[in-house]
Amino acid sequence: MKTQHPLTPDQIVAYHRDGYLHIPGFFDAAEIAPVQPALRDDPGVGGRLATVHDGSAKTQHDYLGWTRHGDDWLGVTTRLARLVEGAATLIGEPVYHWHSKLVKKPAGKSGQVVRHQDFSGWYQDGCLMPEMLTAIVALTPATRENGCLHMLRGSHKMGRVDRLRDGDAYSNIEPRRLAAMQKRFEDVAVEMAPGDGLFFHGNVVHASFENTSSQDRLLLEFSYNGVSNAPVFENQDHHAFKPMTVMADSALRDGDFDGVFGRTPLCDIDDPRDEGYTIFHREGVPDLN
Ligand SMILES: O=C(O)CCC(=O)C(=O)O
Repeated sequence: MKTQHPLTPDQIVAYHRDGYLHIPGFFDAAEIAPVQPALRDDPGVGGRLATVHDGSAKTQHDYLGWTRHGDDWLGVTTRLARLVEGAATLIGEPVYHWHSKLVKKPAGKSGQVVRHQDFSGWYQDGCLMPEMLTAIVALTPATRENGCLHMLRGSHKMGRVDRLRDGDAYSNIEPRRLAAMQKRFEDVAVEMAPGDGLFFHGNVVHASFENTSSQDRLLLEFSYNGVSNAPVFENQDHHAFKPMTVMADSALRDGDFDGVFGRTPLCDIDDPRDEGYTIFHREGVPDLN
């Protein structure tokens, strides 16, 4: 499957220099249009949209999580050529789907997601190499006011930074190191319009702050891993390599999907027995680094 939206050489250079790449208009309005009415009809997504609290940072976000993919809008988008091939180009090898989230930052009560690297957690899951990434697609505007992502530009070049526990938060960076990082690396607020894309490296330090607006902020966050980099630990069935049929870029425009939700299995974020539980709750996971 060849994407109609291949990354340009300049975009690839920018990603490796900055640790992230913002692509305005990556998806058009018609492609993302099915999601908002589906969420209006079933705001809790069959009970799977769950609030995750992070005690020390007073974070309260609503998440959907999935590690597998069906033939609904969610699963087709997870496998869309422009995301999968973009990830493979930036990682430098064929990729598979690691896990994905829909993140709702509720208006007025979200708290913040503290500065962290994603790979420091994925290393705890047993991945050896940091060449993993997340591709965000904005479903609503993401602005400074409603809690867009902030990137410390170039911070992926530090490599993996240890996660420190603080209360039941799991993603804190040692404060003296963090203060130095904030002096050294430019903080960039990545404001996005609906349909914009944002690829970011697993080691780039990022955060998102409180939603002080009157509207919820919604982002889709698809993470991919190199096929050669599957976790070496045994408790990671949900993160093991799984083959996927890559879908043509035109699939969303052509309506080549069956409903929006319902055919992609969603994690039960509140159930410690669910295979995806530790993606959202690391407080019970022994420190492995
Ligand atoms: O959606 C957000 O505001 C941030 C999410 C994030 O940083 C993450 O899931 O690693």
